[in-house]
Amino acid sequence: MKKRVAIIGAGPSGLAQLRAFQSAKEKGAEIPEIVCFEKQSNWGGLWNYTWRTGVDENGEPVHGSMYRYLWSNGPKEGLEFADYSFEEHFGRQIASYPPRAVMFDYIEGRVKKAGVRKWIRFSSVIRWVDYDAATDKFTVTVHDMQDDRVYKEEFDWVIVASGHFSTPNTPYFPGFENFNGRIVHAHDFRDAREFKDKDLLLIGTSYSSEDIGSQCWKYGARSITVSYRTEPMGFKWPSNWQEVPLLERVDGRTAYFKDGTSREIDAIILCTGYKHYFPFLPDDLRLKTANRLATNDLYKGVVYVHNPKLLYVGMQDQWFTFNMFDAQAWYARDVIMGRIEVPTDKSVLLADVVERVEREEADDDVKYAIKYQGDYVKELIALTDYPSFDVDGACEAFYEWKQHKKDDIMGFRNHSYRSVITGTMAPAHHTPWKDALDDSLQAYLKN
Ligand code: FAD
Ligand code: NA7
Repeated sequence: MKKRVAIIGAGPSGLAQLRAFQSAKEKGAEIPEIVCFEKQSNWGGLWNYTWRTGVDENGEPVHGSMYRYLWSNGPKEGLEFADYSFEEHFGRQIASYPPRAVMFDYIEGRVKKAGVRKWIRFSSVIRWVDYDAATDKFTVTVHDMQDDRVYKEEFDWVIVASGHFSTPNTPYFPGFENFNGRIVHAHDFRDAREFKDKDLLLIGTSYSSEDIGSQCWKYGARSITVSYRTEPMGFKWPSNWQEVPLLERVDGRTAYFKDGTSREIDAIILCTGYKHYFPFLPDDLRLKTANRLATNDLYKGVVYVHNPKLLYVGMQDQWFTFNMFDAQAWYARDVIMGRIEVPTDKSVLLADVVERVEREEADDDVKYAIKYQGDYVKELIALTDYPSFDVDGACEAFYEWKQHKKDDIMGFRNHSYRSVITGTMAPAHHTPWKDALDDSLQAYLKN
């Protein structure tokens, strides 16, 4: 009997996994039976935009955290698929910070070409996964929303690719229950125009805060106040943007901060990050980790040390995204196909995790972190037939990107970088980011 593999999620990580298996098949290998379960009605994961917030059409928590007008927050040259370049997809080189719709089109292009859609069961929510040591098999419980039917199937391997930027981390601050305005987590933020002419308070100082604040600024918010817990982002912000210490409490519409200052605000956006949340996994299978480069309990960042037949793709915090998911997916495929042997001694698996954690913690410099993840990508692709590419060159693009942000936070997206896959320089975009209000694919691609 053919071995069976369940993949949970058809976002960039799950799609990388499908492409990895299809690529082996294309080269003549015999692959296991693959079933990918996706709770949304289409693929693309977070890149599949939804206007919905709260629950979806089936009453399930909305997965999407992306918002309108989102442009890639890092250069596309850092995430390009090594087996499917932007030039192959668009027929020419395009500018470096594509909006979401352009990225979605690119993600979709590769898997359409690979013909893997037939392996995906859409509108299928994974409810539970059990492992039986006696049979060495997983039982997966699925809710098929189209037929409103719950069923179970057995698998030899399970790959969790359900993402970890979907379940919001929502801290409480005194007075929230009496605040006379809207309090929303970044997960539920959709259209910056909602906050035109408003005085906004954002909590948190990472990507969501920087980008949602910038969106709101671009689309006409009156002022942006960012409250930090650890330290301010420290960019050269526009004059109506301020960074203040942590929020202490709110009263009516007044926000009071730790340094004794206060200000009047209309709305609060919690840009306080996300939780790794797997409601479909029992304790002995469930990854428990912070959002970091070296996750807990994953050998080579992929194989669950407490049950090596369970694999996780894309669970790290991310500098590299699509090509790192590819590196992991090709590695996972080869473990499953017996091309790579995972040590049977659990202490070896645990030691691998400890080494990764210690190396991550050895330095808190940003360049070090980027190189750390670049080295990880290199380590994995050296073990498989994923096309090798200039990972150091991609790191260079990230270093430049960091400098461009320091120089001009509202202008960094006007820069271009060289593709490490095709060697071609990206053209400058036709309109500066702050003036480009139409984020459609058509507007972005017009010359
Ligand atoms: P996801 O994209 O989250 O996909 C997971 C999939 O699993 C989803 O389709 C979901 O529906 C499905 N799923 C979840 N639970 C179940 C279940 N129980 N049953 C069945 N299916 C399930 N990265 C970049 O490279 N550039 C960017 O500019 C960028 N911007 C971002 C902006 C925001 C607001 C966020 C939140 C993230 C951004 N990212 C960006 C990072 C993003 O995490 C990755 O680009 C990528 O989407 C991760 O892919 P994934 O497949 O691991 O997870
Ligand atoms: P991140 O990168 O996990 O950052 C979360 C931020 O929220 C970070 O600045 C935290 O501050 C802050 N935070 C978390 N809890 C609190 C509390 N209780 N009080 C105050 N501040 C808090 O999440 P993002 O959403 O920005 O980014 C996630 C992904 O989405 C990313 O990959 C992007 O591509 C888009 P800290 O610095 O720890 O003090």
